[in-house]
Amino acid sequence: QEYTGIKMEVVEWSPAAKEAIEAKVGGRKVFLVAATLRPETMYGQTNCYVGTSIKYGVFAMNDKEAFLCTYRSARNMAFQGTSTPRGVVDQLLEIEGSKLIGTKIKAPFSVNPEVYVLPMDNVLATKGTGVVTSVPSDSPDDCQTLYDLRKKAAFYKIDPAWASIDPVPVISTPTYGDLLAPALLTALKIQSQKDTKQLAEAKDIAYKEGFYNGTMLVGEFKGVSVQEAKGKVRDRMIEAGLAFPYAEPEGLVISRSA
Ligand code: ZZB
Repeated sequence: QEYTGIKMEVVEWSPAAKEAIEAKVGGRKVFLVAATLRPETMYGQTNCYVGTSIKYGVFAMNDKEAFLCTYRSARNMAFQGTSTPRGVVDQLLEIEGSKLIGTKIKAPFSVNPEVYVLPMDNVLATKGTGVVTSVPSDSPDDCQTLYDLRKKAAFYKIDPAWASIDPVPVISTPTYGDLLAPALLTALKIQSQKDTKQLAEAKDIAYKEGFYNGTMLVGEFKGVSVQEAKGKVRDRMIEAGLAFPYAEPEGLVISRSA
C-alpha cells in the first residue's frame, strides 16, 4: 500500500506531553506523522486523531527532526530511507496517545493552518503510523468522530474549542455536493463512530465518488479532477518538505473495516 506521510510540526504540546517530551528530543523539531491515501484532501484538515491507548514513540530521524508515530511505522520508514542513516531506528522516548490530546500542530496545506490532536476510538496501531489526519469533509470516519466529540466533549475529556473547526469544502461531486462525508453520514443514517459496518460502506462510496467524480474546489488545482490533482498535490507537498512516500509491506495491513 503506497501512502503519503504527512509531517505535522508540533506548535504547542499538551501539558502532559510537554513534560514527557521536550527535554528528551535534543532540540529537534518534532512532527506528528500521519499516513494518508488522500493527499489531495489535505486542504481540508481540521484536526488530527490518535488512539488514546496506543503506545507511540518519538524517533530521531536525523540531527534536526524527530517523528512521533508507532514503532512499527518508524521501523518501516527507517528501512525506506526516511531516516539518516538508513535503517537506524533511534527511539528517544515512548508516550501513550492519551497524553497527546490537546497538542496543537501545523496542518500542512490546510485552509486551517493549526489544528488540535483529538481521540478516535477506531485508530488501528497496526496500520499506517497510528496517527490519522482528519478531513471530515471527505472521510466519514473523521466526520462522525468529530460529531461524537462535539456531542460528548466531557466524556472524551477534551476542550470543546479543540473540536470547533467545521468541515471545509475541498472536493465537489455531482451526487453529494461539496461535503461528501457529512452527506453520506445522513444518507446512511450513521449516528456514532461505533456504527463501524455502515461507516465502512460510507468510506467505500466516498473513495469511489471522490476519485472518479470529484473536482477540486480549493488550492493550486482548483477546477481540476481529483484523478489528475491527487498526484500533483502529493508532489507539491513532497517538494515543500512537508510529506514523503511511505509504503506499508503487503500482507501486514489489517483493514479497520474487517
Ligand atoms: C486523510 C483522508 C482523507 C483519509 C479522506 C481518507 C479519506 P484504508 O482506506 O482503511 O486503507 N488511516 C490511516 N491510518 C489509520 C489508522 N492507523 N487507523 C485508522 N485509520 C487510519 O485507510 C486509509 C485511510 O484511513 C487514510 O487516509 C487515513 O485517513 C486513515 F478524505 O487520510 B485518510 C473515504 C476516505 N477518505
